[in-house]
Amino acid sequence: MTPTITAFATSPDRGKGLARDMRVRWALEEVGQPYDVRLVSFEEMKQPAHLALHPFGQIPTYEEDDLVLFESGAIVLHLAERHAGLLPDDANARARAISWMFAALNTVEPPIVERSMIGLLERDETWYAQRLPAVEGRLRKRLGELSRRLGDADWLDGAFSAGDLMMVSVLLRSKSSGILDEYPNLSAYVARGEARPAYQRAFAAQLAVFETQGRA
Ligand code: GTB
Repeated sequence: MTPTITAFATSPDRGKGLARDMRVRWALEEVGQPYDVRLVSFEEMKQPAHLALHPFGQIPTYEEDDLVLFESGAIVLHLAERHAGLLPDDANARARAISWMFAALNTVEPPIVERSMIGLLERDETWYAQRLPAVEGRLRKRLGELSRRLGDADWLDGAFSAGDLMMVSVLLRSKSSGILDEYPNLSAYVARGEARPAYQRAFAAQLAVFETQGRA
């Protein structure tokens, strides 16, 4: 059965690929698995039918036969485990690639989301200017550490893996702050991810949603 994922009917990013269905689409494209997309409105996400799939009323979800998954990390890991191409065969290298997936989601994504949210939600608050340096400091600390580890390598641990897919997906959300540009090797790493044909196909598919639905 062709799996079905859910995505925003009208993504706030206007098709820039920042919503978390993008990483699932990218993984599906990397492994060559065709998929269907069910678009949901913000209202539909909070209705019982969607809450039965996702306890927090969010996207993305993933349905395949009688399996229902939520959490983008769990979905990408599921795809990587069941298809060739996103995890190495060697058991230790596989475990390390999975570590990088968790690092992307648990260690690098939080300061990126914090920076993004303060810009979106707190820009007009009296404390914005006072809080921003600390928030950006936490982000720079993480990106500096990641930049040092990546060095001049193409990918985090040998060949491209689900760890890189997740890390690039997470880093993309920090681009608009301008802070990613301070780390040329990370910018180049993200650009390498974006240049992958599978990424391009996934990006085009989610942009097409905005082109057809989002402009309405
Ligand atoms: N931990 C979960 C996962 O990884 O799957 C988080 C899922 C999540 O945050 N989903 C968001 C959602 O459904 C969409 S991705 N939000 C609706 C809600 O909670 O009611 C977050 C997101 C949204 C928009 C942009 N953007 O426009 O730039 C970027 C990221």
